[in-house]
Amino acid sequence: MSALDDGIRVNVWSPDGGTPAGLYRFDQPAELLDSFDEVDAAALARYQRDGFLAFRQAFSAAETRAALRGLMACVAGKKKGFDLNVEAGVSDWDKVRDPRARLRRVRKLNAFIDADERLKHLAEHPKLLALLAALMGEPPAMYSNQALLKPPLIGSEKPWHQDMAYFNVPADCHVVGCWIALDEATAENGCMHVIPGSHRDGPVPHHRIRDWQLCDNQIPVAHDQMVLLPPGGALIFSGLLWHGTPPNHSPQTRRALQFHYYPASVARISAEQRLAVWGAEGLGVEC
Ligand SMILES: O=C(O)CCC(=O)C(=O)O
Repeated sequence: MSALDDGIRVNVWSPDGGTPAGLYRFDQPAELLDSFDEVDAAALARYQRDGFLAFRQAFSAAETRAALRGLMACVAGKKKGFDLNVEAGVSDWDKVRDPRARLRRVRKLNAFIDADERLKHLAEHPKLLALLAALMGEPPAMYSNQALLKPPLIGSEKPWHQDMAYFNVPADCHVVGCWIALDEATAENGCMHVIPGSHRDGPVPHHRIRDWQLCDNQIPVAHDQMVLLPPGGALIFSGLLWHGTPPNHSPQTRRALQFHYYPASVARISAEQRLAVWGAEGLGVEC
């Protein structure tokens, strides 16, 4: 299915096949800081070492609830002008109108930030932009924005990967991702998993396996840390960090936002230049 539904382009998200057993571990939670106000020189040094910082309360409860309402307005079809992916196997999207029923089918929204001020507010939050500028050494520009949803029971895996494999910027430019939990992100519902320090290995070629991803047998699973976050919590991470999310086999929905930023002075490159570094199998593949 690829159809225009009320001004929203709808496609099917189709990672191929099941997740191999043992690819994630579920007993090592990453350490959390309380809020962006806690970032000091030691935290910045930790980001350089580990490639990420995670925050229990990056955004207030009111900001998080408002963003969730904005996202649900998009899912309900009240907002227009973005791309939406439904889970593999969903073929009745255009017939479903009830927002809760739609939520059980959606996997991803792309380039939706201009559709709702409440979502844009988080993406342009002064404390977030200040942290990004401190990490990059210059003002950030937004590269991409997405909402990543894992519906109960069927929410699919995003296999281990490095985000910069998908972005048309030089591989030595410092891309930073911000992944925001709108629901509690748990071991059961497909929270983020990271390999601390993996960003220091630089770009690693990606392959078409279940998705465009790192090879499963390359993943040092022993080092996997889960990023367990309450609503309003956020993971700030290097575009080179190895990360992934296992499937959601729980009865809970997992809704998250993901924004990516790059240094405002950096010129974008072509897809061909990017794939010369990351592997030609990524042609036409989106994050
Ligand atoms: O939230 C998810 O499930 C996947 C996030 C992610 O790593 C990505 O889309 O790049």
